[in-house]
Amino acid sequence: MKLLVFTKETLLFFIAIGVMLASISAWFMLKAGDVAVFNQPASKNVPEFHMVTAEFKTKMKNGKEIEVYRWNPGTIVINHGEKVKLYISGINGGDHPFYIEGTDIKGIVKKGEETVVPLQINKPGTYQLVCEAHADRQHNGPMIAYIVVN
Ligand SMILES: [Cu+2]
Repeated sequence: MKLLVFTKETLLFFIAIGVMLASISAWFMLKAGDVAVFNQPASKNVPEFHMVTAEFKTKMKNGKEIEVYRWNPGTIVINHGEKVKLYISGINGGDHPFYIEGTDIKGIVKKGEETVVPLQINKPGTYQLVCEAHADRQHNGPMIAYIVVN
C-alpha cells in the first residue's frame, strides 16, 4: 500500500514536471516566433535587388579600343505578382535611359546617382531591361539585363 502511494506521488511529480517543461518550451517557441514576425519592419518584406552600370574596355592588337556597357548583375530572378525593388547605381558611363520590354516601365540611370525601380510583373517570362543609349554592339552594348519572372 505504501509502495503504491509512493508510485502515484512520483508519477504525479513527473507529470507536473513534464507539463511545466512543455509550457516553458511552448512559451519560448511562441516568443521566438513573435520576435521573428514583429521585429521586421514592413518595408523589409519587399525583396531588394541592387544593380550597377559597368563598363568593360580592351585594346585590340591594332591599338584600337573597344568597350561595352553592362548592367551588373545581368540577370535577376523574381516571382510573378511579387513586389520587389530594383536599385540601380550609375557608375560607368553618363546617362543610361532604359525601358523594360513588355511593361510600361522606363527611366534613366545617371552617373553617381541611384534610380529606384519598383517592380511587380504578373505574367511569368523573361523581360529585357534595355539601355536605349547602348542597346547593341554598334552603340557600345548590348546593355541588356534579363528579369526572369517565375
Ligand atoms: Cu547604357
